[in-house]
Amino acid sequence: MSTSSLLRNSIAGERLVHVMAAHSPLSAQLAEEAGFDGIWASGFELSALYGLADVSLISMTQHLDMVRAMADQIALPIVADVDTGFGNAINVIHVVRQYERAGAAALVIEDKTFPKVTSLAVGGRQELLGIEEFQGKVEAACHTRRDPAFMVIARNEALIAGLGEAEALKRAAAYEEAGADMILIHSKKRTPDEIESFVRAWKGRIPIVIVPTAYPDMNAERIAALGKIRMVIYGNHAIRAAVTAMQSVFARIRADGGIHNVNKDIVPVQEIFRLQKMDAIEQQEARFLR
Ligand code: SPV
Ligand code: MG
Repeated sequence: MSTSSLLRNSIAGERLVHVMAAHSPLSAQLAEEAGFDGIWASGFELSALYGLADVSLISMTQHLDMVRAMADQIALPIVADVDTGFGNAINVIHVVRQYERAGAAALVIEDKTFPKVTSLAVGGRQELLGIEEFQGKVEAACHTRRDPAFMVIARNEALIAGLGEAEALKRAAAYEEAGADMILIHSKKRTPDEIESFVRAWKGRIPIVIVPTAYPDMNAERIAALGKIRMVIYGNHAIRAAVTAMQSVFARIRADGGIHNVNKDIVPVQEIFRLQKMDAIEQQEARFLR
């Protein structure tokens, strides 16, 4: 079964689908081992990995290479964050062909103008496309997919742009009409109220995706109580966990004047060998090197 079909089945099932952000094949592997249902190939995380702001500076090729390399290492469905689709509906056609071929199971395309500004920035400049133009991009994505199970998720940034619930609902209905499989509704409010109100008011047939980074109190229990939300994306927790760990270990090495104290608190080299599948290399050497 394709990972797209796997993801579709999970969305159609009873259990909430938990998708963890990753910025590399290694972080995707760790998320898979931790038991998540899918990987969020995050533009924010990849931008941060390069020390760049998430403002459309990372190229499609860079992001696509990451998705392809992830798909090589994991069996989980990959939900590709393609930002605005790198241009207009014509660019989106190219994007869908490339990402499907690279092994993504779904893509999320957002209704902002290119170049975008990251959603959670306080006071960030947020400009949205006209509804009809974005409908054209969603239609282009749906029309282009080869596997009918490949999911096209329309990301609605009306609340992020401060345009209010009525505009968010209008856009969501228009994106459903254009063929979107799910609506990702994003919010940067510190409490879940804005999202909960939107979800209660949503009368569409397609389910909702949320990214509760700004309102972490929205846990699985609270999401289940609302209904209609079928996927939760943990948007930037891989890169934040990595930064937390590195800052702490680097500071300790500097303070201790060596690695003697931190050594017991970080994984041994053997754990990295395991993740690199060194045992397979050893077997191949024994069999094939003459
Ligand atoms: C990302 O992880 O790249 C996202 C989620 O798009 S957010 O940063 O919250 O916009
Ligand atoms: Mg993003």
